Amino acid sequence: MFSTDDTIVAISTPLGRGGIGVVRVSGPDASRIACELIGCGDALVPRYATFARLRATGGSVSGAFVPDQVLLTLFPAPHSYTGEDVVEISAHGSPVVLESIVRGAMDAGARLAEPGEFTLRAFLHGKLDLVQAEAVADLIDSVTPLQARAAFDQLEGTLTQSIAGVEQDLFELTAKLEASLDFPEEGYHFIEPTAVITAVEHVIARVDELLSNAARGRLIREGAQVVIVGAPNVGKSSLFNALLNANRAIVTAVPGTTRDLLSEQLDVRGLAIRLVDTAGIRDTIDAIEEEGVRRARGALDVADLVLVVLDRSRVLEGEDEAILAATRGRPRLVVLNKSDLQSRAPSMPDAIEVSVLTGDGLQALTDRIADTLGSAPERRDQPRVTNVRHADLLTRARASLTRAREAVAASNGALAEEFLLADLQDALASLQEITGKRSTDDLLRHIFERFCVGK
Ligand SMILES: Nc1nc2c(ncn2[C@@H]2O[C@H](COP(=O)(O)OP(=O)(O)OP(=O)(O)O)[C@@H](O)[C@H]2O)c(=O)[nH]1
Ligand SMILES: [Mg+2]
Repeated sequence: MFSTDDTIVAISTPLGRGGIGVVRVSGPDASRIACELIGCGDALVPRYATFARLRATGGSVSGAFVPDQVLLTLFPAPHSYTGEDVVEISAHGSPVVLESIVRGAMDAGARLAEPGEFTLRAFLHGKLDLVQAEAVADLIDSVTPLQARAAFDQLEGTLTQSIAGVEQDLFELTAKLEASLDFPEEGYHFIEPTAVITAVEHVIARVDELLSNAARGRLIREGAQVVIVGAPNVGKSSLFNALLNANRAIVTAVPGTTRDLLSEQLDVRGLAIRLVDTAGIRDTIDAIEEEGVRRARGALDVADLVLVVLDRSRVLEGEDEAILAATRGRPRLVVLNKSDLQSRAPSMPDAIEVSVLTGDGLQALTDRIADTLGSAPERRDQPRVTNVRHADLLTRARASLTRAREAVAASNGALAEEFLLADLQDALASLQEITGKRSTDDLLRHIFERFCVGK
């Protein structure tokens, strides 16, 4: 379905200006196309940078030729990122220059790469498995060092290896059962029912181990939305600024200052948090403020964690009570702000007292945010499942394994190998879908769509 016999080209560095920019060419004609771009007489020397000047290719792809000095490096197949001949062309990082190089390569016969097509080709040529290909996208998208480390571990194959281990155990078990099926007349089981149960339980335990920190893994990979809500003037924007350590939101003594949602990225103990400041929730006849309140309620609905801010220096009012009621039963922290002033609010167990003004209690609040979201320190030696796709497939594998175990337990010694095998093979199929040993075009398309062109 996916063609790999043509040569693709794309700008691999981000859009915009930089000291250098890189155009990547991959495919059987990569070397010839690169030579046409610079008019080289000799072939490029593998893995040596060659300094050259671009020359006009004079082809049909529209746009004026732009001269530049470039460095070309040829990585011959199979020792390249994609497993094909790859030429990386480093030029000055100007979009005008880089686009001209891409046009020149297209004049010489290259096709513009689809999103993620370089990594897709790496997968199709067996340079990476699916877990590693997804890790490339995660690493590029990471915004905290913890996210980057988790992605890098997967790129290095830690998860791949442990899934391969589970797969191997399962494979050995199915082989024995198949042997029993192949010699039915002997009435001989190559493996006894009790041994089957032990073996299946062992595999289940390994899957459980992988699944045990998947929820936290997902949080690492996807980050969390933390939304600050409260009545007007309680200090939401002040808290937002303090947590960000930046003067981002307008703070005034006028209730109803914030009208729109403000959101910023924040690193809390390695977790990528999107912190959202909202308009003070109250009934209002001001049309702008009313829209702000509507947006605040919307943000509340999608939050992974809600920070309900109350003003400790005044008695609780209807608005405060309404917000407390609306957030009851969902992940939230109640923040009693303005602890520098005389307290007039009732004391609340579990609420965190802070004074954004003096900074009192802010560290404790940050710790509570991290704890609540589940950022406990963890063992580095464990492979981490961070991707929901992987977690879902592991869960599916587990369900098939459980069915197999129950079937054996209920069989009273008379093993029905066929049924057992069907369940175990389902489990095996789920595991193989994680690493891509088994994959459909739809799955691949779905995964590589989220890459950008050039990756
Ligand atoms: N004394 C004291 N004043 C505070 C504290 N935090 C915020 N304030 C003041 O409370 C007022 C309101 O602060 P904001 O951060 O604008 O409050 P808000 O909840 O965002 O208000 P709206 O956007 O109008 O809903 C400002 O005058 C702040 O200086 C605090 O810890 N102690
Ligand atoms: Mg505000």
